[in-house]
Amino acid sequence: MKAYFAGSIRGGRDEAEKYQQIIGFIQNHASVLTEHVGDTCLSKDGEKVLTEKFIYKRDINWLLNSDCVIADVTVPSLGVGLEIGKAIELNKKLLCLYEKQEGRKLSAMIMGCPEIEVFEYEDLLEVKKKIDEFFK
Ligand code: 6K6
Repeated sequence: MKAYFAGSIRGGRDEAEKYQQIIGFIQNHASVLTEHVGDTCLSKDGEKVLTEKFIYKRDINWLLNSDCVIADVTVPSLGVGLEIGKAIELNKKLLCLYEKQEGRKLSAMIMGCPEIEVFEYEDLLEVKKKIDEFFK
């Protein structure tokens, strides 16, 4: 089983540590093609040696080859939004994770989309349980 994890990079790296933990939960069930998204050493500037065209092509290929897509959509990210749209187009099994925050709301285009399952959470234990369920 191959999983594609999506999380903000240029949208902001504030939650990189959390991505790393979520990736760990996913790795109990599948291999994660995008492990670097949880790398806390990577800044929002990203890997300067890779061109944007290369990153786009590589990531779309990984998305094509994955069995499922799990996205953390707490930090708004254009790249994650695009990946979610592609996942829907490709009929991938899809889960979006959103950490509830006072005074903020997730995009209606994600919340309102019938093809997207959004799981709202308050702590990572809930996320672990949800991921275990997702792979059952
Ligand atoms: C790697 C680590 C940090 O920066 C990099 C180099 N850039 C990227 N490498 C791999 N995937 C990327 C990169 N930039 C964006 N993505 C993809 O888009 C990831 O799969 C993320 O899920 C998503 C993040 O999009 P932005 O708009 O927040 O950058």
